Amino acid sequence: MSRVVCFGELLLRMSAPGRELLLQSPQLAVHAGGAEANVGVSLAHLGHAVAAVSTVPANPLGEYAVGELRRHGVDTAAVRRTEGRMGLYFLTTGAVQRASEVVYDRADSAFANSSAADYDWDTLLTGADWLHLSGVSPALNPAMAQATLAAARAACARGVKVSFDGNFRPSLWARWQGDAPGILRELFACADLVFADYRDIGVVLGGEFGQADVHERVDAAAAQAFAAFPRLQWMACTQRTPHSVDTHSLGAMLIGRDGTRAVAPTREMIGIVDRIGGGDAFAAGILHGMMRGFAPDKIVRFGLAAGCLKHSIPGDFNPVSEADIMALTGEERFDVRR
Ligand code: KDG
Repeated sequence: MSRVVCFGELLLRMSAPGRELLLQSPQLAVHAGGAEANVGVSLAHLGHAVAAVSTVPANPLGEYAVGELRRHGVDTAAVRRTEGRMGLYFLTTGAVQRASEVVYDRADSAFANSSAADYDWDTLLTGADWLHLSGVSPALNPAMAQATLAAARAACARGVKVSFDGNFRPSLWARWQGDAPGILRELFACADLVFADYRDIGVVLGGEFGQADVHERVDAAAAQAFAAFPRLQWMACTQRTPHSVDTHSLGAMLIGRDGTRAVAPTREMIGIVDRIGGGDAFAAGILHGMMRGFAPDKIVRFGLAAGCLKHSIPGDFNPVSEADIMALTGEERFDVRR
C-alpha cells in the first residue's frame, strides 16, 4: 500500500437524465467529481492510503462532495472549508448525431479563490509517496497556477514522486489568457510520471508530430519530453478512436526514459454508459501498477482495463477493485452491455 496525496478541485456534476438535453425535463442527477479526486477514489478502492487536499465551501454542497470522497475511503482531513461557492459542471450526454456537452459553472469557486499560502505542504506531504496533480487546477487562474506549482515544487524538494495529468482545458486557460505552455512546462519539469499524448507535448513544447502512425507520434513526443525534462521517468497515454457516440476503440502506451515501451492492445468498446473520468481511471490504474511493482506490459494493460471499466459506470468515479480490473486485462473486446 502506498500513500498518495491528490490536490485539486472537487466538483459537482449535474447531468441531464439519460440522453435528454440539459433541462429538457426539470431533473438533474448529481455526482461528485473532479479529475484528481476521481484518481484518488480509484486508488482508495485499489487499496492505497489516499488523502485529498482541496477547498470547498462550508455549505451542504461542499459537505456532500467531501462525504462522497470519505464514503469511498479517501482521507478528507485536509479539505479546507471556506466561504464561497461550489464548482459545478453540467453534462448533456451525447446521442446519435449529437456530441456530449459540458458547461462549466466554476468561476470564483472556493477552491479557485484559494491560493498557495492556504496549503502547508510540509505537513500535507508528510509520509507521502506520490503527489497527484493535473492541468485543470493551474488553468483556473494565476493564483491557482502558482498554488499548483508550489505543490509540485514542494513534492520535488521532499523526494515525493509527482504524477501529473496534462488534462489540457483550453476553455479554462482562455478565460484569463494564461500562459499554458509556460506554466505546464514548469509542472512537467517537476513530474516523474506524466499522462500526456503527442498533442499535450505539442502544447507544452511546441512543434508538430506529423502525420505518422499514432504510436510513432507518441514515441517522438516522449523522446522530446525526456530530453526537455530530466526528472521525468514515464509518459503514459491512451489513444482513442471514436466510432459512434457509444462505441470507440481505446489503446494505451507507457514509455520510459530507460527505453521501456509497452503497448496495450486496442480494445473495442461497445455500449459506452459514461466515459467521463475514463482518463482518471486509466491514470489510477497506471499509478497502481507502478506502486505494486507490475512489469510495464502489465501496468499498461491494467491501466487500460481500468479506464475501460469506467466506461460502464455512471458518474465520475471508478469504484472498482484490483480483481475487477484484472478480470478484464485479457479481453480485447469490451462490451459493457453484457
Ligand atoms: O476527468 C473528469 C473530469 O473532467 C471531471 O470530473 C470534471 O475535473 C473535471 C473537469 O475539470 O472537467
